[in-house]
Amino acid sequence: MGSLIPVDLQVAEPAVAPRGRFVVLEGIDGCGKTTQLEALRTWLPSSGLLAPGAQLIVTREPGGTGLGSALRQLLLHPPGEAAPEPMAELLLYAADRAQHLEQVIRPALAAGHWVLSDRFSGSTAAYQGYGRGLDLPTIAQLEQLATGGLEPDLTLWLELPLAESLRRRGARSADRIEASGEAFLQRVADGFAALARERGWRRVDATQLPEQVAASCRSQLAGLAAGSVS
Ligand code: Z5A
Repeated sequence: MGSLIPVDLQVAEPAVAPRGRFVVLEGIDGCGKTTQLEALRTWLPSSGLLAPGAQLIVTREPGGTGLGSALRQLLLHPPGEAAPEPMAELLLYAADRAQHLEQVIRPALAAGHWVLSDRFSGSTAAYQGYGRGLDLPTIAQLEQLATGGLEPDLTLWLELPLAESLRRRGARSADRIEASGEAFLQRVADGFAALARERGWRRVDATQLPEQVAASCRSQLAGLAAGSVS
């Protein structure tokens, strides 16, 4: 039976864009995040996974906004004696994230777009928590403040042994965090493994050839789009 409400009195349902997807790549320095994000930037728009009209936003932390770019410079290549102490470093990463959330991530997700980010709050727990030894519950509180509780739909942890990370860096000069020493970097690597277990991140073997790593990432994204990743 047809509707009893005259057509001119029917109120159209507001068009609600489906919430987008938020995907994060995490791992130690040199694990291949940049390489894989570039591959996904090429593949994802024509993969059929995005809803019609949805766009792909590729971004990063630190540095996904104008403020973030300035913070990135201060965090990784501070001039003179401007290097932050550990607590100041933690707060600067939180400030970068709060700005990133408000200006980039939330608006994109609300418009139904996909956001792929090179690092997110897991990096703070790994580097400032496990690496620097700052209090993990305090970091969790700060994460809650900066993100308002927003979590990635999927985090891909590109697992790479530290020795291979150092080999890949080769003669390239280290930024301030990379220059913190091997013991620090090993604590960070161990931290990523612990976080992956706690937070249910998807592990990707980053020692494989780049194309094999890419295939693993594509398969995880297909699972997310199909609803088999929660
Ligand atoms: N940080 C923090 O402390 N707290 C926080 O909350 C956040 C960040 C958000 C940001 O640096 C720094 O900030 C980072 C953590 C800290 N610490 N440091 N240093 P970043 O994320 O911009 O840069 P990075 O982590 O040092 O990444 P990277 O050096 O750009 O590496 P990558 O992006 O993971 O890897 P890549 O550039 O794709 O590859 C590295 C090299 O390996 C390159 O020569 C590739 O050609 C090669 N490669 C890539 N894949 C392969 C495979 N599969 N096989 C062989 N070789 C490969």
